[in-house]
Amino acid sequence: MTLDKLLLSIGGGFLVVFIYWFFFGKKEEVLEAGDRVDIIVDGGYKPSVIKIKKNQKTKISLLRKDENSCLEEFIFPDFKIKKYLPLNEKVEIEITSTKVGMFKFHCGMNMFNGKVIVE
Ligand SMILES: [Cu+2]
Repeated sequence: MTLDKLLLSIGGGFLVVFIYWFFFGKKEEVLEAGDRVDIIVDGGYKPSVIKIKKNQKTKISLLRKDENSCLEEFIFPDFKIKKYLPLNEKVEIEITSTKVGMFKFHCGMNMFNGKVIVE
């Protein structure tokens, strides 16, 4: 192997690592939900990524602790859910997905979002 090829492959290796880090390395709180999960709404959704199982009913309890009025709206388009979240009061929703995939939920103006991964 010549030097330029060696450098190229090292560079390529770094690029792969960088791309991997860029797309997958960002720290996300992923929670494997059983049949229920609690989400705290406070400067975003905590956890913001939830894994659930296909065809399994999952209860999601949302508790808003953030006074930001935009977060008072919880929108989950794929499940036709639009809920008002009063401050410091739990609101429960139920979802069952018959499809695997990734489904996003967000606040009133889509500034904060999270997702449900169905496996
Ligand atoms: Cu918002």
